[in-house]
Amino acid sequence: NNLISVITPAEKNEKYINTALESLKNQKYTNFEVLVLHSDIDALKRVVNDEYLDDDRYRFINTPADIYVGAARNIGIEEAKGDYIYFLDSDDYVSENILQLLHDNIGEFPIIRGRMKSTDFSTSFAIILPGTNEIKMYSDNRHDLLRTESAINYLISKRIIDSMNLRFSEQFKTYSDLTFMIPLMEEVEVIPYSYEAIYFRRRGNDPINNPSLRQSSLKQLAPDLFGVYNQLKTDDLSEEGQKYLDDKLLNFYRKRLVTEFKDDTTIDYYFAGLVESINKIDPNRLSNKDFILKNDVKAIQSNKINNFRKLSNFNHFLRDIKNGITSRKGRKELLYKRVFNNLDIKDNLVLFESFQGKAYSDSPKYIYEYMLKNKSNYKFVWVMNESSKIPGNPETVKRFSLKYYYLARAKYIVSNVRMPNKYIKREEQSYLQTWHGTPLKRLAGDMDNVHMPGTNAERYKKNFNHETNKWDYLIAPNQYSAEIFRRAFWFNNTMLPTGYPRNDILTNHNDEETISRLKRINQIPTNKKVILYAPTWRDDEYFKVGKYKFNLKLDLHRLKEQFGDEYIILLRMHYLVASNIDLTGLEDFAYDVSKYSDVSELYLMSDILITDYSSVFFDYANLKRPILFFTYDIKKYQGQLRGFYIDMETELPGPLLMNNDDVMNAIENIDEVTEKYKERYNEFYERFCSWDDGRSSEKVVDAVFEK
Ligand code: C2G
Repeated sequence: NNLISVITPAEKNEKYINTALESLKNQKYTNFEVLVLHSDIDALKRVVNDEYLDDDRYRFINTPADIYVGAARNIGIEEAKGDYIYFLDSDDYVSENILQLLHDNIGEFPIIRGRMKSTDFSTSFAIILPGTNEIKMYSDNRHDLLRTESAINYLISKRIIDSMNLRFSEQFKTYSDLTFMIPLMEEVEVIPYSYEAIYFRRRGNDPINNPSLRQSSLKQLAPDLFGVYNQLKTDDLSEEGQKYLDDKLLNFYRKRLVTEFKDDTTIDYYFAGLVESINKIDPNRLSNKDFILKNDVKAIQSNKINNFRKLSNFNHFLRDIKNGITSRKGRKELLYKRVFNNLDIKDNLVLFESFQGKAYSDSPKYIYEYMLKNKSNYKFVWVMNESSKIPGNPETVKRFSLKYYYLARAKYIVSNVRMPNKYIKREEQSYLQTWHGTPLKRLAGDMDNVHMPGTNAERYKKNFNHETNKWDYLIAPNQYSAEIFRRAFWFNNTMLPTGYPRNDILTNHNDEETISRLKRINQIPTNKKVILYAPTWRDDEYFKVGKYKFNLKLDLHRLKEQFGDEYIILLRMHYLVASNIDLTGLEDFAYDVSKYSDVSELYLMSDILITDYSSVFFDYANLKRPILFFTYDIKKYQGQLRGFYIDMETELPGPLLMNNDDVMNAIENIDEVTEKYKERYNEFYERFCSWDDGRSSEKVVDAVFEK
């Protein structure tokens, strides 16, 4: 029964340390010690649960400040008393059988590895199918275990570490694990691998503000990899080791560097380091590589930067062409990137887009209408996927049509959601992002987990950040949003504290004449009061990417029965929702207005709003009419899916209703409800609506467009 020393550097990952320690506490194999390393160990101890502080198997060790993880682990190795060493990072956690399994199966081998699983969440588990409890032997292919470039999740005999005097290189911030693992791989011939011993590796969920080592910038990674490569690449290294390192370098070159080599300055920055390392590559390694890579390597090895620049530009051109001939979209992208983007900017051209071309609506609509009246010297284009009557008859283009890519020539871009990732913002362009709501749900950089299909927190935030970097102007509807936007969007450009253009109409046209005109046009009875039900979407309920499901919980038949004489109801699904609602038997009572372009006009027509976690209520409050919150799934929504910025219980201008009875009651007694929430409503209005003074469009236009 041997002692295992678990070495856990905890710098920067304080918030996860208890999860890591808990997974050790739950181990079936209990003969272990844990060495937790941090440069301010007292501060760390303040966040660690008492049970670990009181248990002397957990040793808390102070390290010097400003050392890299390799140096911290070396301190752990010096201090370790165990027969085995096991590296567990403080943001990760392990299955409860891991130490047992690794210990039981290591036998006479000096090292064994468990299985890795990537996760985004703090609690995740793996299902192990019967018959999969097997041990696989890695010998000639043992370097495959280094695909993650990491020393974690190996149980390693202390004896071999001592006999080799093995330590991590302390000079590199990233890739230092290889300086430990490659020499170790040289000493062993076989490494058993336990399929059932699972190590959960957390994908860094904050690549922008708090990147994990793997998410470090290229400026950090490239010189580190070159340095580690140069240090390890010696003549007496085994063929397997040579191959591993050469392939690592070539892959890094191809996957990470090449894409960055779009301009001369990046090439200048990396070239010298690249030349030194690439010159050490075994020429045989290239035999099975493609022509382009071989050519690149040759050009780098000859150390002539000008030639390499030309070659790199040419390769990029070829790649674009190749992309351009494989698909219709690629062809347009090629024209966009290589042709349109080089044409002159048209100084008076403005491109408007609302909800990805789905509607003529939201703040872009109101900014446009103001410009139409007051800025005769501009030319306007609207992105519209379906034809729609727009005042002034501007040119319309379908999203991703060839003409759409002509946006490259517009001096001004006005949009209320993200533009496509491939949109290249030109220096002469002004991109006005209006955004589409005061945030209740956590946004972008403020989200911990991302539950939308087809992405994860890391990718979502990277893409989002790529987008917000292009924004020149961003509209803030209120002070509260301005603060959140700056942080969550990593936004450092011009914030326009103007209120929402889309709400101008709520101030300027909250009158009988407008309301009855709107009702007339839309064939909504004028002799009854109107309830608007406008819920939001659920991140985890969807048909496919971008098409969300909505499961209607509101009992429309009951509502009709009780209130049909007095009210009608407008059902307004979120623009991401693709579900259809069945309205049989509800004729003359329920109207599906999900396709209606402008929700502001629906607000004007309605007497009561029912919503949930949608930002619609921030805007609706401008009308000072009653708002009810049908929040049947608040626990899940708030806890698991998103998290909120404000306390729904105490800060909303209306009641939280958990079921249909509550809803029926509230409508029945709407006057009492109004009275009860009067004070809160006023506070809410002051906080969120006071910037909306009916002149928002004007202020935005004055700030962004030339006089
Ligand atoms: N919207 C609508 N009908 C709905 C829901 C929303 O027309 N049933 C419109 C409103 O203009 C609303 C906007 O879409 O303000 C944003 O909708 P939210 O439900 O708030 O959801 P989301 O698109 O996730 O945006 O900072 C705001 C957040 O990003 C929320």
